[in-house]
Amino acid sequence: MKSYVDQPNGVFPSVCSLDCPDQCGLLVHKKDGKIVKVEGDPNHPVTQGSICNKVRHMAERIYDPKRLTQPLKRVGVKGEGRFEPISWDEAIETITFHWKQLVSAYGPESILPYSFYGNMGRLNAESMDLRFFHRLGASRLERTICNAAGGVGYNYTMGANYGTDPEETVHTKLFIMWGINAVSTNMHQVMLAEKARKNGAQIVVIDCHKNQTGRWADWFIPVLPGTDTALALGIMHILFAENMVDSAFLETYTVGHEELREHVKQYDPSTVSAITGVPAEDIYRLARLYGTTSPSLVRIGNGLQHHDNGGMCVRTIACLPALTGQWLVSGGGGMKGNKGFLEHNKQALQRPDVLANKQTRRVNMNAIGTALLQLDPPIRSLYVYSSNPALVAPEGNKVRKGLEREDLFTVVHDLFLTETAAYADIVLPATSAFENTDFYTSYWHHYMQLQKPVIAPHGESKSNVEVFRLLAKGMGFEDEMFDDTEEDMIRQALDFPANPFLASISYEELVEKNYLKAAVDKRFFEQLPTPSGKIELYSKQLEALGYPPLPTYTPLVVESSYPYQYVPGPNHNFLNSTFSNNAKHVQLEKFPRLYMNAADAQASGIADGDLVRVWNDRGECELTASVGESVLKGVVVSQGLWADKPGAKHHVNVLTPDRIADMGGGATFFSGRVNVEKVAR
Ligand SMILES: Nc1nc2c(c(=O)[nH]1)N[C@H]1C(S)=C(S)[C@@H](COP(=O)(O)OP(=O)(O)OC[C@H]3O[C@@H](n4cnc5c(=O)[nH]c(N)nc54)[C@H](O)[C@@H]3O)O[C@H]1N2
Ligand SMILES: Nc1nc2c(c(=O)[nH]1)N[C@H]1C(S)=C(S)[C@@H](COP(=O)(O)OP(=O)(O)OC[C@H]3O[C@@H](n4cnc5c(=O)[nH]c(N)nc54)[C@H](O)[C@@H]3O)O[C@H]1N2
Ligand code: SF4
Ligand SMILES: [Mo]
Repeated sequence: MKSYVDQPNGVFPSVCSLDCPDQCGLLVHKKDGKIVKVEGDPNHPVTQGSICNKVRHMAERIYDPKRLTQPLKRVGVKGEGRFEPISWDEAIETITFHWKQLVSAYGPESILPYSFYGNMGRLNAESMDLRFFHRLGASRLERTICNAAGGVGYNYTMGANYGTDPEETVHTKLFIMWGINAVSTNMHQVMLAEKARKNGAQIVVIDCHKNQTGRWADWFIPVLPGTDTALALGIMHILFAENMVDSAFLETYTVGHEELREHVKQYDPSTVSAITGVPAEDIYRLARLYGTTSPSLVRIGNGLQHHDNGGMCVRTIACLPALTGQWLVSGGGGMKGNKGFLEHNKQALQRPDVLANKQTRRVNMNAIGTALLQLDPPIRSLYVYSSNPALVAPEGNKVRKGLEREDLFTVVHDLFLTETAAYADIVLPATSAFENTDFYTSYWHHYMQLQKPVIAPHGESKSNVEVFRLLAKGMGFEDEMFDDTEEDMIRQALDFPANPFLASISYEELVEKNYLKAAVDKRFFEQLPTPSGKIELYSKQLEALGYPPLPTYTPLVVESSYPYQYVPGPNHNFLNSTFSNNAKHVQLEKFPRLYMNAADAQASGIADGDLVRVWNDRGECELTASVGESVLKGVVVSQGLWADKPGAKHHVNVLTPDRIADMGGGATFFSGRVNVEKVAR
């Protein structure tokens, strides 16, 4: 496969590697061997040449003087961040020496990998690494921090991560953006909706924060956090009661509509209004708008699922397009994540078959703090890559305490000396995605994309794939799978007859064209991978597991009597904690705010711009109050995962619970409660 590394000047196609649904096609401009500009690829069918501000400034991150260039070993105390450079040989020898000792003394489960999608490339995110950890028999990480609850919940209804093709949404007449801050997190869906809006489409946003997405809407509906299941059930109540359902669709393509019709009688608008904070007349208006507008699209965001009841919430909302028969209409339907269409041969990439110990224990990444402090037998070594748990994981104080353990041998592989890396015994420098070969599968649009290396590795940095090849050698693993090249692995991934939609994608053509669309059958809903093959409004699967078989509202856990429900979401200019350490992005974002309702602020003597202490039994931080009407009474919201800075208590995840959501082992970042008071200056 071609690489662009040897061409010092020119414009080269690339892909955005960040954990973002849009997965933009990029053009990377090089001068004298260095990236001087990153822009959108105008030929990309979906993203069409526009990209976000974050990535327009990507070159500043790639060449940030703080970027790691060499392996390091710790010389200070854990967390202090004092390190000395070492060679790769010494780094690999040190790691494998410790691991061999741990394996013989305590078994391989004493070692835990911790990773997420700092790089969405299928090879660097989950291929050689998992081959290695499976071969080793290490404890297995449940990678549940992002879309686990909602992904599983959606599948109880739809059977797979299948939804509407975003390219069709230019025809949509009604967008319901539900629990998604799309202006910041799915900007190309906003652009497509803008096109539709020119043809008369209306945009409804349902959120607990009137942020930039709410301000963009034609109609913003504020809702109390964690109550959306009730709102969806209230809509269903009206759709059935006023005969706005598509009976023929329900009869042919769903199971359980009669049971659902009876079941939702209890969710009358006044009951639902009392739960959700949405006035009954607005519930009527929304249901009637939804029941009479076609094509209509429900875009389900990740905000809904980061709650105690998040799985059931997404399962419930996923039923709505079936009630109105919207799956039949171009531009109609729903969308949570579309990654099912690009499902590839993960068995071949990850080789779970080589798992030495079939009973290997699993550790939920959302409770990593508790796991590091309490698991018995203990985790004695942690290998972190493509993730920054010291900032992104809940119960942040527990996470830091766990990372401080003297007997924990920690390795961190990253581009920067992150908050997590500061606790490492060994730090390894990672390449950026522009330095790698990889392939990408969007979880929103239907394109697979190829990444050919654009620049040479920064300093001595290495890709995840390369590091696991070295670790395998160091451990004495001689399996052939560790010799596979990137090209070998892409070919293996594409060999996957189980997904008929992948038939349109061949390796040769992908190399030639850089992106190819899955051959998705628009009538996918006629044969779904649910037990019944239909859309399951009633789920026997859920029933067997002890859940309510029909969509049902369960309130959030009342974890304390603190007065505010606290929703700490992502912000516009960072991507999770990525960019929180880059001057340009921090400058754009300025400082972390706490959005508060004016009545609450007044009652507590807090004025706009005051520094406030936000606390609960898990921890505390200090943010700047932004007082107004963007949140309902009893709710406070912050945005962004802010970097550690001396004297600034900005680590919001010290406040978030590590309780596990109702489905999929998901996170509950937005189900915590806090108190707020003014800091005396
Ligand atoms: N700019 C930017 N883009 C990103 C990211 C980023 O950090 N920055 N992160 C990326 C990643 S990994 C992900 S998972 C996605 C996440 O992006 P989204 O899918 O947009 O999810 P969130 O931003 O977590 O939450 C979306 C909205 O849900 C609202 N919300 C919270 N709880 C509730 C509730 O109970 N009901 C309702 N109706 N709304 C609620 C929040 O106020 C927020 O506005 O974005 C990706 N893109
Ligand atoms: N309070 C709160 N917490 C949250 C969320 C929230 O909404 N609120 N969102 C949650 C969600 S949805 C998610 S997805 C998680 C995300 O959490 P993480 O997956 O930890 O995401 P990032 O913070 O972006 O950190 C990714 C790291 O990977 C590194 N990296 C990038 N490319 C590579 C590579 O090729 N190799 C290696 N070795 N490293 C690389 C980057 O430099 C960066 O330090 O955060 C979760 N945490
Ligand atoms: S972060 Fe998202 S919007 Fe920005 S360039 Fe990457 S894929 Fe596109
Ligand atoms: Mo995420």
